Parts: sequence; C-alpha cells; structure tokens
Amino acid sequence: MTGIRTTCAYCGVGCGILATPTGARTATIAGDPDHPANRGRLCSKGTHLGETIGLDQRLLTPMIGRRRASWDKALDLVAKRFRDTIAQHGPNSVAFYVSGQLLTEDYYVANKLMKGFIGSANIDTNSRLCMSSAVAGHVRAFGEDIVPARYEDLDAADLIVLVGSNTAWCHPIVYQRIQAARAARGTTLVVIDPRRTETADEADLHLAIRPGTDVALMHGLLAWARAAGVVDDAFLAAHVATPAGFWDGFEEGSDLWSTARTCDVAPDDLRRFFDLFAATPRTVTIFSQGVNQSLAGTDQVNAILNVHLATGRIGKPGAAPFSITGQPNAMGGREVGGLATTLAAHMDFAPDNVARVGRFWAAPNMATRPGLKAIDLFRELGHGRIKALWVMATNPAVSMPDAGGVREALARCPFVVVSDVIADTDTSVHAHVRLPAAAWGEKDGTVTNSDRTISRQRAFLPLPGDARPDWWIVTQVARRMGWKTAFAYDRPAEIWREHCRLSAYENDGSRLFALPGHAAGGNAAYDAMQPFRWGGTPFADGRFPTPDGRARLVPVTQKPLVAPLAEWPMTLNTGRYRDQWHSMTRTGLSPRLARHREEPLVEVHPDDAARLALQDGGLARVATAQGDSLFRVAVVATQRAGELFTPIHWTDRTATGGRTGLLPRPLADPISGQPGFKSTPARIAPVATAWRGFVIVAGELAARPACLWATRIAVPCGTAWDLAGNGDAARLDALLPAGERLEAIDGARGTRRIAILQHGRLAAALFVTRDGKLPPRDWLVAQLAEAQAAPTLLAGRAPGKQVDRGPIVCACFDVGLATILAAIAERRLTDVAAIGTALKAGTNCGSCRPALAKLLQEGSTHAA
Ligand SMILES: Nc1nc2c(c(=O)[nH]1)N[C@H]1C(S)=C(S)[C@@H](COP(=O)(O)OP(=O)(O)OC[C@H]3O[C@@H](n4cnc5c(=O)[nH]c(N)nc54)[C@H](O)[C@@H]3O)O[C@H]1N2
Ligand SMILES: Nc1nc2c(c(=O)[nH]1)N[C@H]1C(S)=C(S)[C@@H](COP(=O)(O)OP(=O)(O)OC[C@H]3O[C@@H](n4cnc5c(=O)[nH]c(N)nc54)[C@H](O)[C@@H]3O)O[C@H]1N2
Ligand code: SF4
Ligand SMILES: [Mo]
Repeated sequence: MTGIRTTCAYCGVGCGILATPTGARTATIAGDPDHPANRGRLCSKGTHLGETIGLDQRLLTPMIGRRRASWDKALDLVAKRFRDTIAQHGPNSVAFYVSGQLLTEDYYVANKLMKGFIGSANIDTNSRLCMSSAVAGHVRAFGEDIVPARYEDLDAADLIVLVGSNTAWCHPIVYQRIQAARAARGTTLVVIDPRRTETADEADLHLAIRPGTDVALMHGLLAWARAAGVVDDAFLAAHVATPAGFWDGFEEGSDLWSTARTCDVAPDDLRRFFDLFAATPRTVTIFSQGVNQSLAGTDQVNAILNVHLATGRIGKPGAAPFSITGQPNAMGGREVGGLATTLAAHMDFAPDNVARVGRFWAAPNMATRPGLKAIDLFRELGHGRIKALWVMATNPAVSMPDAGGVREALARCPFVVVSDVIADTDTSVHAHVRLPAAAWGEKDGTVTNSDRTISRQRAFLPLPGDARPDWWIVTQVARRMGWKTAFAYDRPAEIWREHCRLSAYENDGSRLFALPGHAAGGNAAYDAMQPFRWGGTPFADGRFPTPDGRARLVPVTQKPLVAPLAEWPMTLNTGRYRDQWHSMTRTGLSPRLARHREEPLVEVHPDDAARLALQDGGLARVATAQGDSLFRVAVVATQRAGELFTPIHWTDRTATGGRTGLLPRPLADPISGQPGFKSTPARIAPVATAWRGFVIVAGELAARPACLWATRIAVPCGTAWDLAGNGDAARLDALLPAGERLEAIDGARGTRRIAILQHGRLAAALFVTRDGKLPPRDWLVAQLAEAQAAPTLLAGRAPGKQVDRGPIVCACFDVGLATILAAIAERRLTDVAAIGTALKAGTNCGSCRPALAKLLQEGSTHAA
C-alpha cells in the first residue's frame, strides 16, 4: 500500500503511520512497517485515527468573542493586547501556556518569542504536569536531560521493571514489544503499581505498593543489591561522583522487612524482586506518571537512577533507566527548552547560556531567569498579576490540578487567547480570542518520541476553512509585535534548520543534544527526512555531561507516611483509560473508541464499598478539599483498600460528572514543580437516583441534558447520553427534536419510552426506567442509520430474537464481552490466539489482548 508517511497523533511511543486519503476528509490509516518505533503495529487509538479527521466540532475561523473575525483582525488584536500589556506592566505580566502536542517547529518559535523577544520566561507547558520530575531527575544525576534508553534495549533486556506505568494501556506498542521479548527470550516482567492494572495482570510479579513509597522501595533494593555484591564499585570509582556520606547508614531501616512494611507488600514478593534484580545485569526500569506525578517525584526519579548508576546498569545494551514520555512531542518540547525553567536546546539560564542564545537569536530582550511553572502561573493569573495569557494545544481547565481554581483564574484574566483545533473546550469558553489551528493530518513538522527518535509528521489533508499551523500563527503575531526579520519564516523547514543550528552553536560537545548534520539540509531533505535517533547510546563511554564528566548519586529519603485525615480518609489516584486521550477532543469523536469505557468510573475496593454502602453500578460523589464530582461506581478487587481511582478524560462537554481535574490539590514537587496528581486526600459517598435512562439522537443534542448524571458518547450517525436523576423525568422530553412522536409512558411503573421519527427515519429515542432495567442500546443506535426505522422501536429491539454483546472489548472488530465469554465457555477456548481464531478479537491492533488474557484467567478460575 502506498501512503503518506507520518507519525501518530497520540502517545510518546511515536509510531509511524501510513495515511492514504480516500476522500475529502477521509483516509485509511495503517502502521508504517519501516518505522523503527512500531514496525507496522498500531494500538487501538492509532488504528482509529481515521474516525477523528472529519470536521465535526472543529474551529474553522478566528473568533473574537462570539463573532467570526478575519485573520488580520484577530492577529492584530492579539499582538496589540500583548504589546500594550507589556508596555504598561512589563514582560512578566504576560504568559504562554503550551503543550507537548505542538510540533517542534511550533514549540521553537513560541519559546523564542517569549524568551528572546518579549523578555520573560513565562512560557510553561503541560509537560510540567507530565515530565518535569524526570527532567529534574536527569539533570541532577546526569547534568543534562538525557533519556539513556532506546527501544532496542527492551529487546535485549532480561528483566524489565515497570514502575508507576500502565504500559498496556498508555504505551501499548512498547508493551507489545515487551511481550514479544518475553516470548522470544523469556524476559521477566515486574510491575510496581498500587493498582492491579491489565499491565500488572500479566506480569511475572506485581508489587501493589502503598502509594508514594517508591523511594523506600528503591532504597531497599539498592541496600539489597549492595549486600548481594552487585554494586559496581569500579564503575562508581571511574564514572560517578558519590557525595560524602552517601553510603553511611544506608542499610538502616532499609532491610527487607522494614521495606516490606513501609511499602505494604509481602516480604516474600519483595525478596523475589530484589533477588531477580541482583541476578540480572540486563535490566531496564521503565517509569512514568506513578513516579513523576508525586510531591516527591524528583526524588523518586533519582531513587531509580541511583540504583542504575550504582550497579553500572546504564549505557549498555539492555540496561538502562527509561522515562517513557506521554505526549507525541514531549521530548521535542524539552529539546527546544519549552519549560519555564529551561532556556533552549538543553541549556538553562546560566549567564553564559543566556548570552549565547541571545547572540544566536540576535535577541533584543533575553529573559535572564526562569519563569513561572504551571501551578504558579495559574495562581498568578488568579491574583491578577498575569494580564494576558495565550494557551496553545492544551486544555488546562480540565487537566490542571484544582481545575476549579484555574477556571476562576481564566475567567478573571483580562485577555485570554486560545489556539485549538476544536471550537468549544472547557478552556476556550474563557477565551477572548480563539485561533483555529491546523490539526493532525493537516500540519507538517517534526516530533521526538520517548527514545529520542525524531520523525516527521506530514500533512495528508488540505487545511480546512481558515485553519493555520501553530508555527504560522505564532510568527504572525511576533511579526505584528515588531519582530519581522527574526520571525520571517515561510515554512517549518526553515525553523527546523535554525533549531538544529542552535543545538550545535558554540557546542564543544558539552551539550549532548546536538543535530549539526541537519542544519545544512535543504527543503527537499526535510521533506524526505527518515526517522533518526539523536544521541546514539548515551553514556556508553562512561562520560556524563557534567563539568567533571561524572554522573551523580543523589541522596534521597522516603517521606514519612502520614495517617489518613479523619475528614478525608481515602486517597484518590487518577489516570488514563485505554481508548481515550486526555480531554477526549479527538478520541471522543470515535464511536468505536467510546465503547471500551463509556462512562467515568470511580474504582473502589469491595471492603470500602461494603463499609460505605457503595453499589457497583450506582453513583457516588468523590470530594476533596478542592471540589467534588459524581462518578459511576465500579467495585473492583484490583484496587487497594482505602484508595480510589478516577479517569482524567471527561469534561463539561461530555458529562455532568467525572470531573477529575477539580479534585487534586494545586501542590507540586518542590524541585520540579510537577503536581502530585496520584494521591489526594478524598472521601466518597453514594448518591441515590430515582430513575435511569438514555437518549440517542442523530447528530448532536441541542444542549447537555440538565439532569444529575448525563454522560455522552459518539455513536455511528449520532450521539448517545446515559442519564440518571431525581424528580420528574418528563422534563427530559424537552431534549428531543421535533418530529413524529411514538411513545409508551407508564406513570405507575415509571417507564418512559419515546421515539421521534423524521420522514420515517429515527431521529431520537428516549428511554427512562425506575427499576433500572433498560434494553441494550446497540440495536436502537443501529436504527439511526436505517432509512426506515423498524416498527418495534419502543420495544427497543428487533422483531424476533436478540443477542446482547455486552460492553465492547475488541474495538477493531467490535467484539463484545458477552460474545467472548460465551465463546470461551462453549468452545472451550484456552488462549488468546484461540479467541482470535474464533472471533477475530485481538488480531488487529492487539490493545485488547491483555483484557482477553484476563477473561481467560477468570474463566478458568470460575471453572475450577
Ligand atoms: N490511552 C491513553 N494513553 C496515553 C494517554 C492517554 O490519555 N490515554 N496519555 C499519554 C500521556 S500524556 C502520558 S503522560 C502517559 C501516562 O502513562 P502512565 O504513566 O502509564 O499512566 P497513568 O494512568 O497516568 O498512571 C500510571 C500508573 O501509576 C500508578 N501509580 C499511582 N500512584 C503510584 C505510586 O505511588 N507509585 C507507583 N509505582 N505507581 C503509582 C497508577 O495506579 C497508574 O496505574 O500516557 C500516554 N498515553
Ligand atoms: N488528575 C490528573 N490530571 C492530569 C494528569 C493525571 O494523570 N491526573 N495527567 C497530566 C498529563 S501527564 C498531561 S500530558 C495533561 C494533558 O492535558 P491536556 O494537554 O490539557 O489535554 P488534551 O486534551 O490533550 O489537550 C490538548 C488540546 O489541544 C488541542 N489540539 C490538538 N491538536 C492541536 C494542534 O495541533 N494545535 C493546537 N493549537 N491545538 C491542538 C486539543 O483539541 C485539546 O483541546 O494532563 C495532566 N493532568
Ligand atoms: S502506541 Fe498507539 S497511541 Fe501511541 S503512538 Fe503508537 S499507535 Fe499512537
Ligand atoms: Mo502526559
């Protein structure tokens, strides 16, 4: 198949994609067999990118307030307001809040504008919420923010340890690579996560540690390794600076039993892990948000790096600590210096660096010190000290901690600009100016994935409406602010070459990040660029980018455990679902991806549920000191007692509840500034409702249903909302469009069934019940596509027999839980491959294979 080679819009695995346009706004999507990150594979999200490239919900013209505007008017206004604010209140009265979902070229010009021309470093990025503890940890240990691993190390490792990472859901193609290594060479997999995730389910060993005890665990591991004689004294002597006193009393309180007690895991399990580690030189330790998103995130990162440095397991094939990145261009953002605490091209704000970058940019107003980190930035916004804010490619009203406070701050700010691809987001409702950005598939540039591989994203669709790439928008504003020559780029290739030149500028090798060869390439070379990795195998020669060439062991200590507060007895953990991406602006458009988890759940341990009278499938309110929100309860044994888990994906656009962002505290790790999203003191209580129902509609409802619980998903040809509430359900009728009305209403039994037909076609259907019994929705949804609706609409099912497939497990082939369980039982299926042969489930992207394995396991336990 031919196609345009590009890179996935989603996670930091950075999979290559072949996109072949099939119509004005349609394309087939396939994995690029030649891309080193995925060799042709794609997960469920990548596979279904084609469902998200329509123009539904897109912002297609600049908007000033609620009115459309020309680009000239909008850009002039943005430039004028920023210029005026700076003239009146100084450069630190304005800020940009940007994103790891920008391309490197977009990111570079935004960073250059703020730090070299406006003269402030008040540009921070959502990577502050994501990677900043890893960045700070790398800088402390290595002297530069270098990720020492490569994906090939996963193929060469004998032990892979996943710490705070739900890889099977969040980095599925990395997970498949790990599984392949296990099959090929028997690599052992250990997962360290308080929850028994699908990642943990299949591991050789799962340590469900008490949250926030990772430092104690790594400390105990290093003490054990030292006693076992696997600390590499020669490596330490030659290549690592060990601070005086580092080893003094190291074993104290770090024996197996104390560590097991602190981490709340069985000593036998812990010993197994420690022994495995001690015996396996080729170990890769992968970590992500369970480590980074903590009030001690940087120490947790350094605790992991210490173990690898002390055992010399770094810079060698199959041996490395590996911080895997979340967003598609989190790494590119770090390379351009997009954080408020970094300057550019892996340089910080040391005076030499400021002078150097200033010379290179011929910058009139260099920022000389770090700017505000995200939490501080929004706090200053709330205090009125930031008077103009430009948000690009991120949705802070959803994703920041204490999102309620962030919303208030946005509402108070005199001038908010939002560049987004979607017309209405929870953030853009606060914008004075909205700028329509080009989306994935329409824009051109580069991204860097988790293992430092730089790939091209390429356009394969025309720009719709007035949408323009982010780099163009930023440079237009910069030119209108008076910096015409410094921002006179005509194409991303020119920005790329400048970025490469800066990386090599006055770089005698002391900065490992350098792309010298690429500075000289022409536009054709940029167009033809093949994926390449910079930095090779860092540290293979034992040299580190510190002044003395040595890495550093960093003394870290476990924070004391605090007893739960009486008012907030639970701990709230937050994270991701397999088939949704962040605030769902893109994945929410896909009916297939919606089926994996249709509603925001709060996961609760059975003991807590029993104690607190929480019903599986009922509703509950989760509250913290910052705010509260409703969730549907899932009682699961995979959760530790005393802990709750909620997903980050739902917004005002998609639900009345599920608003996880309102709950975490605006507190951060003191070194990195990364918020502690994974543990917030909380409480939970059941919420009763009198009725439950759903509405399906062709297209969209005119407004979000105004009942206690309403959650939306995309369905083929329309939208479906789950509903629950109290009071008179007749109010819901107002949601329905005009048309021929069929109804069956039984006031005594509390059932309402209404269908609206337009020209014989189903336009909408509303089903409400008091006893909780509703027909399966699939058949009704399918009626939306029929030219002539079936006569049995109000029965909610086809004439004759009806099969309920249950929730969809395999999004690629639309295979439901009920179908799979029936096949396992009836056809005595015993492995994932057999399910694939019987039902095709799991044979395309493979994202559901961990779930299938779990169903088989549960099936065999039931049978036994
Ligand atoms: N499907 C999907 N994939 C994604 C994304 C998405 O939105 N959806 N987002 C992308 C982005 S930006 C990111 S950053 C990554 C995030 O990828 P991950 O880090 O894998 O995802 P999370 O679900 O945030 O959290 C990981 C795990 O940390 C665990 N954890 C919580 N507290 C602790 C603790 O104290 N110690 C330890 N060891 N573990 C703990 C949680 O239980 C959770 O299972 O995913 C990327 N991939
Ligand atoms: N409680 C809790 N909160 C968290 C986390 C957690 O684990 N728990 N994780 C944190 C992490 S790791 C992350 S990365 C953040 C993610 O949080 P956000 O960055 O807020 O999430 P997104 O929904 O990805 O927002 C991206 C926005 O950019 C728009 N967009 C997409 N493509 C483009 C483009 O090309 N140009 C422009 N201009 N706009 C575009 C999208 O429509 C969307 O509105 O959430 C953080 N918040
Ligand atoms: S693992 Fe999935 S979401 Fe991540 S880059 Fe690959 S296809 Fe995209
Ligand atoms: Mo992230």
